Amino acid sequence: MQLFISPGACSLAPHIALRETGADFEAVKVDLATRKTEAGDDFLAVNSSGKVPALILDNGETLTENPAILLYIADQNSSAGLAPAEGGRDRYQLLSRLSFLASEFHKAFVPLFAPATSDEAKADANVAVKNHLAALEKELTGRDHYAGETFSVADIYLFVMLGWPGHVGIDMSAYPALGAYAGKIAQRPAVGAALRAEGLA
Ligand SMILES: N[C@@H](CCC(=O)N[C@@H](CS)C(=O)NCC(=O)O)C(=O)O
Repeated sequence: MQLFISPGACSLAPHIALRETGADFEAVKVDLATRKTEAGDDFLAVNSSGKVPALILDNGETLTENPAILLYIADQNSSAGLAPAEGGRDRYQLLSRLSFLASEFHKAFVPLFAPATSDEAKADANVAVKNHLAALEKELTGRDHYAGETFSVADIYLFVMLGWPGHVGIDMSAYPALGAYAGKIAQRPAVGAALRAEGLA
């Protein structure tokens, strides 16, 4: 498999998941400004939206969108325990968390990362991110895991996004439960390995 990534972007989540499951894969870095890979190949030929992550499967098929990619990786090696089995209610709770992270939490950050965003829109986005952080702080207080009772791809995905507020000037010390939660996940060997591979450690 080939995973197309940009250091520190949401593609870090499937990168960590691949390392957690011990999958055989190659990480291919993409320059999101030029849409070229490190080797100079056109990333738009892989994903016409130009967004990472994209995963090329062993059969040559391309999979995009984090929730689908994360579940695919988890299901390829179910013994790693990163997602409950299909059909059970826990699976739907996991899907609910992944969908929230992709469609609500991630999207709240987008204006803060976009250079052309007006100050007014940035202020609104700042409030939206902080509201999500406050809700997550409540949800994670006294809990070690975001979905169910065990470590899952939802924890990996949330961990990656909890690394973003600091880059847009949001002080995470206001969210101590989230800080402790992310701190524990950061200690996992697969997380450290992915961060080092992306030049972030
Ligand atoms: N809905 C997509 C969003 C992916 C996405 O927005 N990726 C960002 C990095 S975190 C990206 O590639 N941005 C470049 C761009 O929008 O041009 C998913 O969840 O996989």
